[in-house]
Amino acid sequence: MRLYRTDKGFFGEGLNCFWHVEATSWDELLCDANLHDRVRAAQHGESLKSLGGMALLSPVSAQEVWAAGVTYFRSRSARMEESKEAGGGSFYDHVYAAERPELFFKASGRRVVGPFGEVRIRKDACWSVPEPELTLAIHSSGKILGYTIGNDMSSRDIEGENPLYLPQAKVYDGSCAIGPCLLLESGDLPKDTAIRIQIERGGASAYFGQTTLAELKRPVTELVSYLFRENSFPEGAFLMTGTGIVPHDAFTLIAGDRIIISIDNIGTLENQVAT
Ligand code: DO4
Ligand code: MG
Repeated sequence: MRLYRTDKGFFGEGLNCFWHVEATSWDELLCDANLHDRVRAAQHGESLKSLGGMALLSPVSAQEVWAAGVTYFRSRSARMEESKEAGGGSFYDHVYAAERPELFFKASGRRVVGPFGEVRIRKDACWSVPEPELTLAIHSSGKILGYTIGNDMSSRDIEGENPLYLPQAKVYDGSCAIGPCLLLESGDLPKDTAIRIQIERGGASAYFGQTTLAELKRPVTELVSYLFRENSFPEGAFLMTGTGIVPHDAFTLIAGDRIIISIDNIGTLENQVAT
């Protein structure tokens, strides 16, 4: 069962039909610990074949978005390489192996771009990549309400110059896209769940990459438990779980690129790089 936020209200999806879910706001839904039952119960109303004609909105409202880093071996190796001149090479190896994960603030709801919106690359960066990440929607109690897709846009030259520049490499207008829906599941997703990214430039494929959740080093519940240590999230929170796909070093995004990220059972998040 999936839950969508649109310009015409909130909709559940299951078995190829959609139904309206009554709520005064998105935050009201994300603050409901019984969200799954509530969406299922709403199914008795009139059903729709599609959400055609509606604009999909990002599933983030008042929630903060946080991100985990270096949770896949590929991310560890790419960061070690990009920061070796700055003497930061070994930090990433340490954080990959450490008990405590790397967690950083990524975006407030206002900064999040929804499906088909424009993400941005920084004008003062020359090496920019998307990071396709399984993203958790978490209730204020710490319970996982569901899963969605996130794009942690990153400026590799800035984070590589000095790891202390990470917030500038990661947090800027248009640096975070999330959507298209929430997959309402509280348990673990299967390890063979595939994450895929396609980047199109001028109508042709410029990059394709894929991984699976089997490569994610830490259980998602461990990431959530660290996030909720000494931090409260009254409206709930989103947590991006890190990237396992980093394009080869010669690749950088340019204006006009289309970024298409899919995760099995969740759907597809598509965005364009602003011109
Ligand atoms: O430590 C740098 C950022 C790591 C990150 O965003 C990732 O691994 O996805
Ligand atoms: Mg990332």
